[in-house]
Amino acid sequence: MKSLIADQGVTFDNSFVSYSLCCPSRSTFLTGQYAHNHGVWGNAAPSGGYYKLDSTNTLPVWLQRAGYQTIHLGKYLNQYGTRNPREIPPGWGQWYGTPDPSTYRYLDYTINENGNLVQFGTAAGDYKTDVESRLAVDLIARQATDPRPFFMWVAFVAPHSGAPRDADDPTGLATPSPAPRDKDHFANEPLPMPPSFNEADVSDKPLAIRRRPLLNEREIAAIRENWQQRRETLLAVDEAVGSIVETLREAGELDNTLILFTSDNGFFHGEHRIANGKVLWYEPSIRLPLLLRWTGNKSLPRGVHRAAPPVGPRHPARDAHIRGCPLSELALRGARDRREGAVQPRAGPGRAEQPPDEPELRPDGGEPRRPPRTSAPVQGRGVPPRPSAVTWSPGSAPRHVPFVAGGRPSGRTFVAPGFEHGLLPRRAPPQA
Ligand SMILES: [Ca+2]
Ligand SMILES: [Ca+2]
Repeated sequence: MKSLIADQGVTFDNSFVSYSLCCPSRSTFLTGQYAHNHGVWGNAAPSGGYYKLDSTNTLPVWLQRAGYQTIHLGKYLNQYGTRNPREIPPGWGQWYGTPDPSTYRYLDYTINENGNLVQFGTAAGDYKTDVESRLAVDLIARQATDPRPFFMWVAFVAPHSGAPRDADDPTGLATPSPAPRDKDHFANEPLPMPPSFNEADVSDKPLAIRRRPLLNEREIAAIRENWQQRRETLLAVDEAVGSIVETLREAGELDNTLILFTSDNGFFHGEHRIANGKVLWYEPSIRLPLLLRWTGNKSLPRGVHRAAPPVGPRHPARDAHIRGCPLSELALRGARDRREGAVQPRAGPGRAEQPPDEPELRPDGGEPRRPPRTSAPVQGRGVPPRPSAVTWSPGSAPRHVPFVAGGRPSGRTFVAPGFEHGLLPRRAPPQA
């Protein structure tokens, strides 16, 4: 990640998710809309889940319509496949999605390979991140002979908790399962303990936080093990990123591919006395990685950090001028930002929106009982949306790590929503 993505592109240091929960957040990625507009308020029916989203009006549908080959690999929206595991959501030309519930298993899981259910076992070679990496590499290699531009979403389940159990799993805390070669790689790494960790004085916090007891030594040891295992599962993701980048290079597509690395929510590791989970409106839960690499775009700087918050879902009319300020411009604004010493929100109608109301807190850190509401105008359907935006926060590993690679951008006028002003080339690219 560092040498091939961060050092070759732009890292956004202040990127936040609009709804820190898998399914609503992924639905935002697919629609460019806040949860109160796309309607997915949770991970499960009736308030949320895959079947709650109108999948006929999503990013892959628009891209396919514009001539892209669209490829999905890995986890999709929660509850996908529970009615029909052979289903292929609209818009995807190549589908390698993992139906629920085995999508959360690192071994012994199913992949829907273009309508065929393929079962993977429990051997070391079945480790899901590695299998998905090999599939991604194979699909990119095949795509190199296809004249169409392609959009690929590789959605690893790591570092989300999931089976199988490991010998060193703590009791009472769900953990992921690192690749056998990576188990205990970080066993000697100390758990980060920022000032918010096991916060001593919570008198300024909402009731749901105030009534939490301090974490005890046993709980802190469990959090440490979980934090270590989550980092260990990301080692395989790191290798997968390397394999994907190398395959793009071998295919002659690397310079002409925009690579975007992000996630759908953050995660607590003891901050504010919260042992695990997300949803709540604190930085470990909402701060996310966002890295871009596109070496063929010579104006995109390399190896730099940007403090400017990337553009999230917005009202297209009210924020019309912001449509001229997508991630690409923010990426290019670094030198100016450094000169000015700070990044200020733009004045005028596109100024920063009011933050959403805090969802009802639950002491277990679970899903809120109602969706967050905001004072922002409603974004209607059919309006060109933009994807969710999101930054790497050392010490707060993301819950899922979707990894998006869009290769050989189209020379047509349509480009991925949110990237419409300059990230993808307008001219027809040279034939590979
Ligand atoms: Ca484990
Ligand atoms: Ca361990």
